[in-house]
Amino acid sequence: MRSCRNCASALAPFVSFGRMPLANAFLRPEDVPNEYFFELAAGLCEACGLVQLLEQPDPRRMFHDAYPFFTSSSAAMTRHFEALAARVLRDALHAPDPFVVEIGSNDGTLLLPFARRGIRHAGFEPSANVAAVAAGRGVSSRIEFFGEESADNLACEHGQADVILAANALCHIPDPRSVAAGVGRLLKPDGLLIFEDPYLGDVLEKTAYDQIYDEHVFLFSVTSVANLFEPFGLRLVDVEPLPTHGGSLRYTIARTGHVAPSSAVESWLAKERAHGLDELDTFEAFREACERSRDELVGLLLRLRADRSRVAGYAATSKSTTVLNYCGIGPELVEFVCDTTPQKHGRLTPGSHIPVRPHAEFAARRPDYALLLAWNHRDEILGRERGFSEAGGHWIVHVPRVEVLA
Ligand code: DWN
Ligand code: SAH
Repeated sequence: MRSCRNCASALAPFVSFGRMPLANAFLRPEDVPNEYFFELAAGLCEACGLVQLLEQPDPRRMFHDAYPFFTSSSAAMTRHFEALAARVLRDALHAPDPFVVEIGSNDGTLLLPFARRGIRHAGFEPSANVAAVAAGRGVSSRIEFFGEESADNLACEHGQADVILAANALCHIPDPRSVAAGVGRLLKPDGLLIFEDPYLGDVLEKTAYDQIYDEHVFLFSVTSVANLFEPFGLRLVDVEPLPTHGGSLRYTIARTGHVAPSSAVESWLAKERAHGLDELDTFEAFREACERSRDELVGLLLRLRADRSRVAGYAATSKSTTVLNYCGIGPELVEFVCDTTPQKHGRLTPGSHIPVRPHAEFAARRPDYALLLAWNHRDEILGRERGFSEAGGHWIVHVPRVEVLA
């Protein structure tokens, strides 16, 4: 029996997706025989509410000098982070010579507005290639994993931070107590930790099971986040829903006693109790919904193949690795996947071995149907690809339900 990474209670497993490769291990054809797999399954800690993977591969296998995800690949996400930076600049940096830290700073998109204003900043970013892109934009990062020790080192070298930011990053770090302790070391007495991650409630409501993959070791909820930070003298003081990545929450954490919690915290906690977000029955129902979603998607793709319709995937996302492998979808059902990231071109999708081609080939090889693997960027992508529908192409989505869009 696995135990909770936060409170060490026994985990209750609720879903298993079987043998799974790393979500971002886009591979060359010659590397297929040596592909790495692990068992992808998730469990609930009924004691502290933290939903987590039963097994996570070594972080150094996932985050290295050839990490192929770049925040700036989405224009909408870039705007989202510019708005967050503007808010932090306006509301939270009143001290003289402030210091801003980001955990998981990737290509520097969120820190860039601070760097441009000459504000002291530091990113923690273990993937050296994306950190190099940040450096090229004038954003400084430390190529290391955030945790208690690295946080302490930064505090000793540069002093404590006014604000610590993290977006889609804390859910990647397998030792949450080291994260909370690190924040405790690094944050000024009146500092704030502001972080956002995909929300468990949205994943359950939308059957967005593809948010479960190797990198996402946690699916946070308000309940689990409050429980996690509390023993470290840190308190959840605000919660804000976000539309990003299919439904996220932004959490604000302060040292206990420094900021009065907003009424949103209690109302989110009450909402989670009402929705059974810490009850195993809720997760059993989610597993059944995953199975139905898989059967419907595979059924649809089989019908399209029988009709001799051509289907391509749109965006070689991390999430799609879970979908394609769990559903057993390979090149016989999806001809190719187009993507804007040069590092993925000429590679095969992990485990499912569908060729990844440059975005230009979406128009050049015009499929009849496009499976929107980046369903979380639906507005951005459908807005840009109006020509596809106008030319008679059809979009398939699988979240929040499997359907061909009208
Ligand atoms: O949590 C994570 C999030 C923030 O980003 C990471 N673990 C990894 C990554 O997840 P993802 O790969 O599922 O992220 P996205 O943003 O849903 O997809 C990014 C991929 O989609 C890139 O390869 C670029 C591609 N893309 C595209 O080809 N055309 C994206 C957009 C917006 C497009 O228009
Ligand atoms: N914040 C960006 C990137 C999210 S992808 C965004 O929202 O778009 C997750 C990032 O976290 C990757 O760049 C990965 O290298 C980084 N990461 C993984 N483990 C980490 C850790 N322990 N400390 C800091 N960053 C980490």
